[in-house]
Amino acid sequence: MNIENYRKDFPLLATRSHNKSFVYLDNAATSAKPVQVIEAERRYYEDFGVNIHRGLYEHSAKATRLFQETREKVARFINAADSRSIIFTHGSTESSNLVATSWGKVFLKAGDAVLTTELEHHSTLVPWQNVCEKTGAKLKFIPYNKETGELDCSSLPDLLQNVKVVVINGMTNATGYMPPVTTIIESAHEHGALVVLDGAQWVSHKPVDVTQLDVDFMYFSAHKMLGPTGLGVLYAKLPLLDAMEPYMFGGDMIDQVWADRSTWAKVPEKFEAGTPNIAGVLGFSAAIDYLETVGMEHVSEQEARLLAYALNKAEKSTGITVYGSLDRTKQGGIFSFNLEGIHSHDLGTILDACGVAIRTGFHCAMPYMNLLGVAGTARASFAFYNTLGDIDRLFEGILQARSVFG
Ligand code: ALA
Repeated sequence: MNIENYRKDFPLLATRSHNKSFVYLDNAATSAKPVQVIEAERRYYEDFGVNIHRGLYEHSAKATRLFQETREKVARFINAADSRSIIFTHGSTESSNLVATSWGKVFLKAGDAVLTTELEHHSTLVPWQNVCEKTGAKLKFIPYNKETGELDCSSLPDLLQNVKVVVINGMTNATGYMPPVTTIIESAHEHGALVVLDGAQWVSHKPVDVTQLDVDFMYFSAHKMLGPTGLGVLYAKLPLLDAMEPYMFGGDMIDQVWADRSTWAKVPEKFEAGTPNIAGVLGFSAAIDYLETVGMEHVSEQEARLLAYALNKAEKSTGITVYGSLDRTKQGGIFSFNLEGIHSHDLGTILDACGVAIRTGFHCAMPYMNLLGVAGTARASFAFYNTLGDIDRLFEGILQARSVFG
């Protein structure tokens, strides 16, 4: 893979910060965008920037066609059998809330249980806390093994008693640990439970096949996979979507409206009230094209290479604690760590002065930080366009922090 050629497509990577060449290692927060994506959004606004579904005129028909073609492209990208299973949302957070509200609050009752983990992003965990509070269902957790840094799934069959839905991520945003989702999905289904998969960190970094996984719901965000902000996807099996009530009400999601009642449009429009992020969807289309050109296998391999290089450097250093699974094959391209005696925010500030961007703190995963027994971590998260040189710059910054705080 010719990384340097790809890097030329990303204007962010050519910027400077604090008068130094910019090293971007906060890809788990959002990815850089290639010119192809920026150009697709610009073309929409300049050449045919009108609303979809409404106009009979040529520009509206074109916008509508490209919007729907992107839905089909997204379905192909994750190997969904039917593009009606693809709902465009504002992001993973909205997708998570949609499932919790339109499925969880309607189909759960006292006596039922929701099984999740303490490793979840708040946007995945908190909506289900609310579902349990409102319905009387019980929130249960797959235990975490601090020795291995992994979930302990040995008691899954017992844990799954009364569980109607398992809510779990494919890759944790705070450390990059990848839970055994295939096993969890199979086990959940054997016990009659559905599975909601948070794919926000997963779909952007690994090939994902929802048909093979047989997952019931999965969501992810365009902006973490080279696409625009303010756009996400909810994938769900069609019978589930058909049985669910709309999450939001308004234009585009109705069939008939009388003064005192209404009927709904079919899936997926039933869940897409109001004017959608049309420019974002068309930018996302270009992002998927880009990722397919690179190839998700290559994305995954390059990120594994970057992680191995960072871990190797960490092993040769003293006073670095790395978080996540001890089994590095269960780690995605996230290097989450702490330096002995230095707060992650202080490290982040020194790294920023060195032109290196990482994320520090609790990463919207406070329960996970409690399990790790830390107030936060420093998180360097990789994308396929990062280089070994970027990681060298990270470690130069770490040395600098040591000299300042050591
Ligand atoms: N969820 C994003 C992150 O982990 C914002 O950084």
